[in-house]
Order: sequence, then structure tokens, then C-alpha cells
Amino acid sequence: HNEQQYLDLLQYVLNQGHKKSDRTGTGTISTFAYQMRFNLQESFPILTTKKIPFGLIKSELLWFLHGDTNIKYLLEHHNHIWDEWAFKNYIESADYTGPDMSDFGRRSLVDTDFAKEYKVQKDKFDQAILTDTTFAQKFGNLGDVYGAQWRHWQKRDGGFIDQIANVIDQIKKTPDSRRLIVSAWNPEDVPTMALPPCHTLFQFYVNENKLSCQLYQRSGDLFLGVPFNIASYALLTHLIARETGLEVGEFIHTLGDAHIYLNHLDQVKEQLSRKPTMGPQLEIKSDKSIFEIEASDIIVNDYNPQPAIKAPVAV
Ligand code: DHF
Ligand code: TMP
Repeated sequence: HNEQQYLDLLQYVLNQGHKKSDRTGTGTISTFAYQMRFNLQESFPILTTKKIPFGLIKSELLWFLHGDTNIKYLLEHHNHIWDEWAFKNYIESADYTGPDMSDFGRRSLVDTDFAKEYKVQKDKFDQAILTDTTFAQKFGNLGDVYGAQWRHWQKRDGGFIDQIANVIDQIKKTPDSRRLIVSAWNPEDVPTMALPPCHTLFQFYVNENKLSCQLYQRSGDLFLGVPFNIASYALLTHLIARETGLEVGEFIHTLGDAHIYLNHLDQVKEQLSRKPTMGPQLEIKSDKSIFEIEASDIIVNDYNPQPAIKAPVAV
């Protein structure tokens, strides 16, 4: 069963993880290096032990595929998963003159008055991104994150490399190639990214007309980010397979620092008390190219998850 792979990882880190402090000051239990394999022929690997908002996964992936790095597109699609990292750049800039919002992630968890003020300021920020083009250009951009590296990696002698178009081309022409790689890790750009890429590099492999994909993820927030990452890369593998006339094979997820934040432990235990049910099937209802496809063309059938489990995100 696909989902058991993920539940086993949660249990493994609960059992084997060691306490480790982290950049956000939250604290984690962590292990290093772990691999999961999802059979994409069996089912689409979106969790059933808690509800995962598939709409957010679709709009985030299409945002990457369009080469976009501005959260304006996400906000227009009612997707707020990247808000905090753009907001952080804004409040640290000279343009921000409102009340002190430093360390907003942690303070809003412990101080309800502050949490109210944070919501006011962030709603204002989101509105400004949506309605003020100049503001959106300045503060909606997360730096040269995934979309920029995937679709227009800057060459040192000018011009750009479109890694996604190139890898599609290579899969079609030389499916046996051992060089079917897309890298989001651009050392020159890392310092100016809102968050250095967590999903760092992926490679495709073709065997018996089936396309497999392995992701190397340097850092995985097992409760919040990783379920999104699994579904997102499974969807990407389906989209690339469709584009290259192949069936889907496996998605292999290799993690570096695999961690559970200390303020997610109750949620993880709740999730582990649930039993996974049959995974859904993905359906793509269009023959538009990977670059033109729209969220409404992509659906999961028979997705009957158990209720969502809320948890705070470490900023
Ligand atoms: N930072 C950290 N600490 N963990 C992350 O997983 C993470 N992920 C990022 C950016 N920075 C991060 C981008 N991806 C959520 C999921 C994925 C994601 C960011 C946030 C999240 O909060 N998911 C909630 C639901 C969100 C909603 O419904 O709007 C969840 O319960 O899955
Ligand atoms: P870091 O840059 O200090 O590793 O912090 C990034 C955090 O975000 C870390 O907890 C991993 C998590 N994360 C994911 O798990 N998946 C993602 O797609 C992203 C963007 C972040």
C-alpha cells in the first residue's frame, strides 16, 4: 500500500529520531537519509489518513511549471502556502512602517493579541499584492526559486536554460539517458531566495515504456510539507509521462534531513491512529500541453480522506 510508506516514515522518526534544534527555533526530532517508493500504477499517492487540499498542490505545481516566482499567481488561485516567506521579506524592508512583526511565526502562536494584529497586517499585504502591480513586483517575488530555475536558469554568458523543456525533449529522444536531471539548487542564487529549495534535484528513468522519477529533498517537514511534496511530484511524473507518451512507473522520494517539528507531535500521533483507505486515481481531462494545462483539467477520482489535521508552519 502506497500510503503505508509515509506512515512508516512517521513511526520511524518517532522511534529513531534525535532531538535537533533548527533555524526556526521550533525544535525537531530528526533523522538523516530515508527513502520511500510509491507505485504510481497502483494509485495516486495523496494521503487518505488526513485531508490534503489537492487544489493547492495543483496551483503550486502549475505556478512552478509556468516559471513564475511571484506569489500573486498563488493568491489569485486562493493559495496561501507561500505567504509567510514573502511577508517576511516585506516586514524586513524599509517600506514596511506598520507595527513590529519580527518573529511573527512564533509570536502568533503564543500571543493572541499579536496573532490578531498579524492577521490584519498579512491580510493588508495580500490585498496589496493582488491590487497594486508595483507592490506585487517588489514584494510578491520570492527570488529565483523553483519556477525560475526550472524554466529559466540564467547562463553566465547571457540567455537562459529551460530545464523542463530540455528534459522532456531528452526523454523523447534518448529515454535510456542517465542524465535526465532537473536541478533547482543554483548555488549562485541560493542567498537571494526566500527559502533555499527543499526539493533540490530530480531525475527521470524510463523502463518498459514507464517513466519513474526520483526526487532528492534536502529537508523535509514530515507532517506539513512532505505530503504536499509526494502528491506534487507524483502529479509532475504523470504530466511528464503524458507529454512524452509514456506510462507512469514509480515515484521515489529520497529525503536528507527528515524531521517532525516538536509542535506537530500530537498531530502525528493522531494521524498514526488512523487506518489508510484505498488511494484515489488521477485523471487528466485535456490534451493541452504541460505548459498550457489548467487546474480544472486535473482531477482525483474517489478521494475520500479522513478529516484535516491542523498544525502551525515553522517560518
Ligand atoms: N516551511 C516549513 N517549516 N515547512 C513546510 O512544509 C514548508 N513548506 C513550504 C514553505 N515553507 C515551509 C511550501 N509548502 C503548507 C503546506 C505546504 C507548504 C507550505 C504550507 C501548509 O500549511 N499546509 C496546511 C494547509 C494549508 C492550507 O489549507 O492553506 C496543511 O494542513 O497541510
Ligand atoms: P530549512 O531551509 O531550514 O531546511 O527550512 C525549510 C523547512 O521547510 C523544513 O522544515 C522543510 C520544509 N519544507 C518541506 O518540507 N517541503 C517543501 O516543499 C518546502 C518548500 C519546505
